[in-house]
Amino acid sequence: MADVDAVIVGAGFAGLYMLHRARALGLSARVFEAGDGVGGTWYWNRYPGARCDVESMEYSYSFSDELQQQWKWTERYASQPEILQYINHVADRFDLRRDIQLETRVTAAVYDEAAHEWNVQTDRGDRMSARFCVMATGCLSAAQVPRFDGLERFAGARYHTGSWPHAGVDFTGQQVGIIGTGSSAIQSIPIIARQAAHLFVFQRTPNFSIPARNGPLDAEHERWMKANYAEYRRRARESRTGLLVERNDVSALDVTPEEREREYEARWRRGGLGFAATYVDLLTNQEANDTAAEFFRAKIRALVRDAAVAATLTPRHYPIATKRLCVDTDYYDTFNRDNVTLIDLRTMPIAAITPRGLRTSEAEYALDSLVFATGFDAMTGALLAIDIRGRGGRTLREKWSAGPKTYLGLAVAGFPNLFTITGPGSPSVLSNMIVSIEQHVDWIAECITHLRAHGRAAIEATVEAEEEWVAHVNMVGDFTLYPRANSWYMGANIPGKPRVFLPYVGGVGVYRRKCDEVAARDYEGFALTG
Ligand code: FAD
Ligand code: N01
Repeated sequence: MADVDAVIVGAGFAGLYMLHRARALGLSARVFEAGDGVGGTWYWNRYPGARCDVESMEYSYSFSDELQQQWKWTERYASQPEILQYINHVADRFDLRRDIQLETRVTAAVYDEAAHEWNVQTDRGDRMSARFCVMATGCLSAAQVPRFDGLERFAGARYHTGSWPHAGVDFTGQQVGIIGTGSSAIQSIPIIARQAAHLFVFQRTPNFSIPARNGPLDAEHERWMKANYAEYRRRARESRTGLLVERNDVSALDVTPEEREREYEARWRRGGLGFAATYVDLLTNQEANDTAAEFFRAKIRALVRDAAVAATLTPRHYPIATKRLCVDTDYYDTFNRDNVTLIDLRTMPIAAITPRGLRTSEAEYALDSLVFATGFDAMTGALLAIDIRGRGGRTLREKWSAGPKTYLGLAVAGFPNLFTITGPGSPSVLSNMIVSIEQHVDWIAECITHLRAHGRAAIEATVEAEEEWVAHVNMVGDFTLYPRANSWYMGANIPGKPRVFLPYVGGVGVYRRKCDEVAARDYEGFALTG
């Protein structure tokens, strides 16, 4: 008899909802969380300017109507402190804390075939057996600091955006360096620049960024959403990305340049991620994509006064939106400040971190603080950091050595009763993640209900179903422009990581239907045993 029915690893949006659903099924469950609080992403990423770029009315749980009616967001895009407050409210409201063990990192999970149980170990010496092991470890939770020469010798303060000090950081009067120009950097650079004596931005690849146009939540919009929440959420679940954005179903090439310009301009003014949906083929046709990319390039030239700086900030070598589109407040304008210097690492690569600062091939920069906005070992990093062993003692690391293989991003052949919430091969990071998280948790809960109803001890993806799904994920990915960028979607940000398009780009609605069909066909592609 296992100690608990389910061990859940991680207490972000995914782990908390999984715990809530497990409880409702009458399962005993234990959540292990490495942080000393709940919230996942929103617990760790406390850097200046951290906020979501899915609108707050949408970036929230839908499972409880009372919750969504009663909670009051204050801004169009919620800030990190507000989202963290919301998650803590959820933990209290649904009495989740009593089954969550904080400051505990799961180090190993080993499957015992005879007992049909997972044996889970933690860095605190806990050992716990469980029938089910649910990995709610997050897609963007394994922060990566590149191994720069001399890193340990730096005498100043070092920070990673993904593990920011809880007390905050005051950069007043300091010479600050920031490495990276992804979403985290683009949110924090304008704020750090206003504080620091001087900010040096070390950029390897420029990004496309659109204004957020954040502001107080419009009261009329809030009323409308709350009156229509059920229908709105239903449509979001069926949509491409879990967000309801205005989609044009025509090609960018089928309209006149003037019409295109008007449409791009209107979306730029509206701000936010909806831009990528302007035309149906922006992510599948290079020529169509070029029209949007060129619109952004012109914006950068118009916003940044120094032509050489504007040129360095202008992306040219990959299609727009194949690295995640960034959403900012005053990003480009920040480079008009006298106390901000942009360093192009393409022409002047980092040679070393020195005790005083950072040295490129051309110059040394004296720094009091160095911020790593260098991202994450996305989608697989947190899973592979755990020593996961399935049937026959086979490790997940071994199995995924050439890239992750999953069935539906939910399960892995050879690893019975192990579920991965928003795992590789599911829409996850290409969607409003709360929609994808709820879908996975609901599917897992129904799967466990089915197993119990049919007296089955274990469920495991078959190798054939897994191979077929992986081939489908790759085929759909190859149909798009995504593989043309060196992005974290492709694993390209981590030296040595296999180059594989990690998420499933077929769309949230299509994917949901596939998962539902699998379940309705008695868990087609899975073997039910025991
Ligand atoms: P996480 O929130 O990452 O939680 C995983 C938890 O698991 C973490 O707390 C971690 O400590 C814990 N954990 C991992 N490994 C172990 C282990 N071995 N043992 C114990 N605990 C472990 N998504 C959107 O849809 N819209 C947005 O606007 C958006 N903004 C984002 C902004 C930032 C700065 C970042 C980094 C991500 C953003 N995301 C956004 C993605 C975001 O990660 C998801 O929306 C969501 O919060 C993920 O929830 P989760 O519970 O799946 O994972
Ligand atoms: O990380 P990133 P992030 N030398 O990987 C650079 C979500 N998110 O934390 O592009 C020099 O995007 C790297 O350069 P390059 C969102 O999904 C959302 O910013 O690899 N530079 C890049 O510029 C996002 O996509 C929000 O050449 C190095 C940067 O570091 C995801 O989280 C906010 C380097 C890393 O960018 C990750 O975003 C924040 C090296 N060795 C995050 N290694 C919202 O707005 C890396 N870089 C909602």
